[in-house]
Amino acid sequence: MNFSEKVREVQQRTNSLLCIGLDPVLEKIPSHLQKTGDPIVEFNKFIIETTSDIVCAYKFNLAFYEAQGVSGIEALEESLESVPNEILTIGDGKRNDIGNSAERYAETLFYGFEFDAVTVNPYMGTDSVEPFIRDPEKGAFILALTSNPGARDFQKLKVGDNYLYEKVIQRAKKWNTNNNIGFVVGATQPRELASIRKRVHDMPILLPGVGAQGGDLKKSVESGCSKKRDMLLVNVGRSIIYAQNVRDTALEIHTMINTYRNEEK
Ligand code: OMP
Repeated sequence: MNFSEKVREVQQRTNSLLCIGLDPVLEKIPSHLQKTGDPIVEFNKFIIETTSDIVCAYKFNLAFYEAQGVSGIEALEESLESVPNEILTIGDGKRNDIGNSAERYAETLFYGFEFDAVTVNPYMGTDSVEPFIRDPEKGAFILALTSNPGARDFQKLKVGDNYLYEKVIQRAKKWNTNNNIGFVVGATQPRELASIRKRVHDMPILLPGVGAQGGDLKKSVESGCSKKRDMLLVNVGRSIIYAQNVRDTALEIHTMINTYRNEEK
């Protein structure tokens, strides 16, 4: 099964487009878990056990683990073991380099940590992306239009008649012979999201920016889903993992997503 088919299968089976971002910061972890030997692992385990029946994926931003040095990498490995096999894992490092070096990134993320998918920076072009898209079962979410204010600095520069992010999408569609490429599009850009969805048809879109970054959940879900009302992975991090009641908050967002995606357009 190629990655795109996997996304559809997991979303149908779980009835969920929700992806929880496991980006733990030690100081923000509840005090009772701070006292355990491994607060990051215990915190992640708690979030995963509390939410794994209502998500399609967990996204691990590597910065939050690398910042802790060797113990952070060990915590990442251990946390990944807590994710049920049938739920997707995304290693978010926005990596890339010349082909020879990109090979090592892909090897580490896909076959070391065994992530199902990664986020990839397309800036260095075809040869840099190739190692991430070689294995049809593994997914690569290419940065298209990101959620941060700086997205406009380069991504929205005009190149001929198009914006640079549109050129990235055009090229990445050509790379998608293995049906395993997706795009990162911020929830802070709902207008552009609608036109991106039209261009990319059924390709997966990873949508960060809901919650703490103020992205519009309703508009994003309405305009970001495929015709079959799936293939959008709505990533929510801080506003779920640090919520007073993690389960209730995640369930509320999960229910809202399903309400919006099932509404007649
Ligand atoms: P919250 O803002 O806490 O929900 O987390 C957002 C997560 O998505 C972080 O891990 C970000 O690094 C990541 N992200 C964005 O916020 N914006 C983007 O445009 C792209 C990403 C990403 O690729 O995941």
